[in-house]
Amino acid sequence: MKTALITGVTGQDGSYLAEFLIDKGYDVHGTIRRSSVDFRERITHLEGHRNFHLHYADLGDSMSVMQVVNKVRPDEIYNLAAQSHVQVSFDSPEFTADVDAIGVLRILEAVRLCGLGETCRIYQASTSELYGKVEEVPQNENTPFHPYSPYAVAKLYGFWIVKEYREAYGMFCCSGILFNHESERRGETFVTRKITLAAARIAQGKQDKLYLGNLSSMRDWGYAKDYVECMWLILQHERPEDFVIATGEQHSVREFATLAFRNVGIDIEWQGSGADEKGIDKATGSVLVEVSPDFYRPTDVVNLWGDPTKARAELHWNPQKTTFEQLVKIMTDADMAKVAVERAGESVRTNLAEYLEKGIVK
Ligand code: NAP
Ligand code: F7E
Repeated sequence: MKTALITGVTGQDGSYLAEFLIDKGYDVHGTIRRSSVDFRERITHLEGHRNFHLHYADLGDSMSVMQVVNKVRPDEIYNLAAQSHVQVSFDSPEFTADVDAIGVLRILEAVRLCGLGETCRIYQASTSELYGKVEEVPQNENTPFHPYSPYAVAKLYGFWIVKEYREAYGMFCCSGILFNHESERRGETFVTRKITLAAARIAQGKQDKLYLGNLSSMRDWGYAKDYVECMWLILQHERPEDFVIATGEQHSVREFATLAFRNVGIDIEWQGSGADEKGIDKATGSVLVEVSPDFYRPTDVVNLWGDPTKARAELHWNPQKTTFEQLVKIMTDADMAKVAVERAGESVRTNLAEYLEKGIVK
């Protein structure tokens, strides 16, 4: 039985990857952070499984990283832990750099110093944000990087330090350059989930309006459940290499919102432009979507479009397993069901919806 260690197991990807690896027969260990409130909703169903174990570790604390690596002595490490929100990285750039850049170094050094350098394979959660202010469309493994946020700059260090350890010490460590991937478990402040949740609440009369930032931003959105398979495939490959993981299709935030609202029975018509653009309910004339410059970023990445040719050819991975339309439907259906059982007394969630709507939380 192989042993895997997943950092960031409480996150969207970590929870799907844990399920995937348990199904493959792995003994799965995940790291969690101490928090005064336990938000482990994505992994609650796995707790108590005989092949699922949790350990406290923080990527900002080398001793905790070293301890968990030494205790678990994994065959594979999936380093998914990160401060993963691009907008938040402008507000907390130092924390983001510590976790997303130096955190990667802490994992690599822990593996090396624990004497696992020759046996343990390491997957690093890299990102399409490295292409940032893009120099080529679509982007592949040879496209030059141009990071365009503190998050992307930190992740760039992670990418290069993984490459360095591969070349300097011959370690099997690789980066998956993953384009945006979403799901019904996506954090509620990322644009797709913010939209599907708001569409569901508006359709059920529990929210009046949705405020968004740049509606014209383009993303290559895939389904997170499909993408965790690729993380595993990258570590099963005969050579340690980096791979772009994407669907090969691009859509705007506006298109995503149009489709999400259509799925909940509302036809949106867009009027105006820039900060004055509005999404209007064709049936009633009500303004349901407005632009709030609060959600504009100091520098925004607006043209991400991945070329998954290498992953398709060498990993035999199907980038179109879940289509864009299916993804939006999975997310809106899940949020329609979730919102239907929300009661006024659920204060945390209710407040979050209100804060999201007013733009207090982005
Ligand atoms: P996510 O839902 O935000 O999960 C991030 C995970 O990292 C959470 O488990 C979080 O723990 C943990 N974490 C944060 N800071 C930590 C620290 N200092 N020490 C230990 N753990 C920490 O992110 P995701 O969408 O699953 O993404 C997984 C990884 O892929 C991230 O590295 C992200 O940057 C990268 N990525 C994501 C995408 C995407 O579209 N989803 C695309 C490319 C790359 P808490 O629950 O305690 O906060
Ligand atoms: O923004 C625009 C925003 O926050 C997407 C992370 O998983 O994927 C994710 O980063 C786009 C941007 O994701 C709102 O300006 C408009 O252009 O959903 P997002 P992201 O920044 O692409 C990459 C690959 C990662 O690696 C990251 O970890 O949508 N946008 N209006 C908005 N974005 C947000 N969040 N909220 C809005 O209201």
